Amino acid sequence: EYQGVHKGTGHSMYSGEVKLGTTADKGRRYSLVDAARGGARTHDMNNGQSGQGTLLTSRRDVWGDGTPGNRETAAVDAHHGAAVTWDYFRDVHGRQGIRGDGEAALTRVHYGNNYSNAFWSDGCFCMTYGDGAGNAKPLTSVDVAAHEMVHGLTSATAGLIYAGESGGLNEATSDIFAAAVEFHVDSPVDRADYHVGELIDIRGDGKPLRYMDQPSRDGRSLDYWRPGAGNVGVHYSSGIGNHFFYLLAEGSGKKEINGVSYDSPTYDGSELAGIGIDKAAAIWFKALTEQMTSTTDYQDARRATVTAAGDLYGADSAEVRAVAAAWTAVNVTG
Ligand code: ASN
Ligand code: ZN
Repeated sequence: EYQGVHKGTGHSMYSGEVKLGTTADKGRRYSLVDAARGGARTHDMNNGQSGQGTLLTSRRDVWGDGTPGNRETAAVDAHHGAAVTWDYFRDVHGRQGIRGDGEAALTRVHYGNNYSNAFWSDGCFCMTYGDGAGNAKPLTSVDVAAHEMVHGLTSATAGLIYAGESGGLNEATSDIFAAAVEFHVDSPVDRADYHVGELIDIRGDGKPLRYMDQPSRDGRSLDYWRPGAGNVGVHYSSGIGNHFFYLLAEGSGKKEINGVSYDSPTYDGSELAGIGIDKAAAIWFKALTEQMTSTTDYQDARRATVTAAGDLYGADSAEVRAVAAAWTAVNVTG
């Protein structure tokens, strides 16, 4: 029986050889439709910027060659990124898809020409990836895919408005779960880290797009809350939330994880011990889906995560104290 659900083989750019959810039609033609994950489809925009593009299909259930030169390769990475993000939320948080209704979003690759970005759109319920400009590679790494898909989750849950402090929290939520997905997968080819977009080389300088242990390492992001934090742009005010999450998960000071060195400072000079990324992610997920609203700001986020940690681990727990201490360490005081 050829028709129906298949597991294809993908030669990705960023994750080595991967299994792909594919579907075969009556003519034994395969397509990037992942029936086991809400029917997730991956389409080629053929460098266009409107419409849905065309579904990737193939005579053989083997896709890409690991290089950007092969047009299937970016599709392999994006399809894989959507799959591992789907699996993470299903297996770790018990959520079936972005809206919790078992329906997958559309993935669109090869958007525009020299387009060095990726984005989520509520309108098409889709995530879209450019091929990058200059030295930048296609924006289809697992962390970028997870980041974009989580914008859909945030939109479907808290609905954090994409401006001001709520916008920073929206961005931080995408970076936080991008890291959590990376640690959940921990591919030997793409070892997990607390950097964002480290494999893309977006600026052509070999550096990550963002750093969670010390967000100011990018030259613009905020390490700590200050008055006016909501006016610096959502990709920079996110630093406060990213830094909170890193401190909560891993603690302050120097640390090496998977061969990457981190050094996370605190506003008040306090020394923190981390509670681990699994607990930190569980707290953020519960806060996002049950406590935060469209207008949540950093003060509110402190309350939301303290409440979530209390629900999960007890109001008197070490986890609640760790959450409060990590917020204080990024100058979000109670
Ligand atoms: N890649 C960016 C993001 O997802 C696109 C944007 O500015 N919204 O944050
Ligand atoms: Zn984003």
